[in-house]
Amino acid sequence: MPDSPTRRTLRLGVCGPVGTGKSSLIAMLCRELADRLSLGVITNDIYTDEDARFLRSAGVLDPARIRAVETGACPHTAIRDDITANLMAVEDLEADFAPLDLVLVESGGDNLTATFSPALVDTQIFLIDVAGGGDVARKGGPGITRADLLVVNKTDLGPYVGVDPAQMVSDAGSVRDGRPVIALSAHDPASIAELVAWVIGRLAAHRDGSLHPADPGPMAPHSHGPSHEGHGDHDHDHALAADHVH
Ligand SMILES: Nc1nc2c(ncn2[C@@H]2O[C@H](COP(=O)(O)OP(=O)(O)O)[C@@H](O)[C@H]2O)c(=O)[nH]1
Ligand SMILES: [Mg+2]
Repeated sequence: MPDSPTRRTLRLGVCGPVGTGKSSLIAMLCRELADRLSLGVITNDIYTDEDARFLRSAGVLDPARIRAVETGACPHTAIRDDITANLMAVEDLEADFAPLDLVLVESGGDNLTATFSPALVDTQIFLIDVAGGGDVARKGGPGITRADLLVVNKTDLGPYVGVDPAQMVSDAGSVRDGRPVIALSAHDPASIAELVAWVIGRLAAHRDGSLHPADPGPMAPHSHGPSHEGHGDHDHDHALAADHVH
């Protein structure tokens, strides 16, 4: 049953390991969408505002609509455990440029375990890239398996790094239980159109009340050996650990 229609800004998170192309993807979306949607961007860097400066200098959006959160600590924390600084930045941006259609939130580059809290973003993209190795898609983790969209980026580099992007997409698809995967390259207009169509689809679903934020969860699916009784070596919330087998 859809909720009632909303004009509230759609908050879209972009996360994934350092260098996979998060800032570039956000610049791409601004370039493609800024003339038809009212946009804002929040970046997260650990010690600098480098990403915000890169995006401002890309000239794809009014620089005032791009704000940096300096996390000062593990970037994972600021998008999941204590989202206060990010939430305040998003809310300030939405108030200053109301009505915004879409706010893009870039996570600080982290490893394969980081995903956004659904209290911060309505929907999220996880990025990996072919240059990181063809086996990354099979390594799993909550972003790869359960983000709303998985992007396998930089497919143009496949021949240079000995990776078959189609195989990587197929490996990723097999761990995602039907959730979408897009093979993306900044040099492939058809792939950019596919990404833009996915974002427009999420915005439409958000507006008609049929988008329900899902938590990819901090835990990758895993199982314990038969002798492992009290989870002595780690604590976690089983409600968040889908596919958790004991
Ligand atoms: N060849 C290629 N390089 C890309 C592509 N997308 C991003 N890059 C490059 O990858 C590097 C890291 O990108 P960036 O967006 O800063 O990654 P981030 O750390 O995830 O934000 C930069 O040098 C980009 O120019 C792509 O589709 N193809
Ligand atoms: Mg970046």
